[in-house]
Amino acid sequence: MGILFTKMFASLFGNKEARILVLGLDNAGKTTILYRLQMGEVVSTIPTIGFNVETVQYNNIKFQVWDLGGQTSIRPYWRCYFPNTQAIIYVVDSSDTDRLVIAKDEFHAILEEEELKGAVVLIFANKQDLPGALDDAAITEALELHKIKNRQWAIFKTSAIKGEGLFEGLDWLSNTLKSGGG
Ligand SMILES: Nc1nc2c(ncn2[C@@H]2O[C@H](COP(=O)(O)OP(=O)(O)OP(=O)(O)O)[C@@H](O)[C@H]2O)c(=O)[nH]1
Ligand SMILES: [Mg+2]
Repeated sequence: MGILFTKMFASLFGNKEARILVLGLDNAGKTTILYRLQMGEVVSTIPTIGFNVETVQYNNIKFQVWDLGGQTSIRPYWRCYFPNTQAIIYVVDSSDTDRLVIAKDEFHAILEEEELKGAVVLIFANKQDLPGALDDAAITEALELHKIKNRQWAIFKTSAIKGEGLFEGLDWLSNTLKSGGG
């Protein structure tokens, strides 16, 4: 009863909360993106062992953003964070063409997860500032995004270093979550 009332009150006043997981291979730029969104700055990062979690308030949504380490040996722990997730932000290093097949396989494995079947998916084709970075159309093809079924998704070109594309992505996410997705 108390929780229900709190939720109704929150939705009346537009204070929706959403739990978001930021996933992707190591070095994709996940931690850089998290702190760019939260503080508006580029921070210097070290590879994440475990997670970082921060709250980002945007468009009347309080996003609880979980940034998980992407190294091969720690990817199996992602699943510990899956329950109650409304959205995934999947980050790709668009210049790391050698590992796009691995990025694709990890992405489709996530989509298969029962606990994530209601989550909407936002893909960031990151590192657009680097020479040789593939654009959103090429990343769409490499990740085989057209195979996604029964789920709302979108892809945005981003540069966490330049601060480009990130809030456009969050706009899509907040609109999608407000209209009932996730
Ligand atoms: N040029 C460029 N470099 C970026 C961009 N985003 C992140 N980087 C750099 O890429 C490196 C890795 O960034 P992180 O944010 O630590 O990567 P991560 O995805 O959190 O990696 P793990 O924690 O190991 O999973 C850092 O040197 C960042 O400065 C970008 O948009 N452009
Ligand atoms: Mg990290």
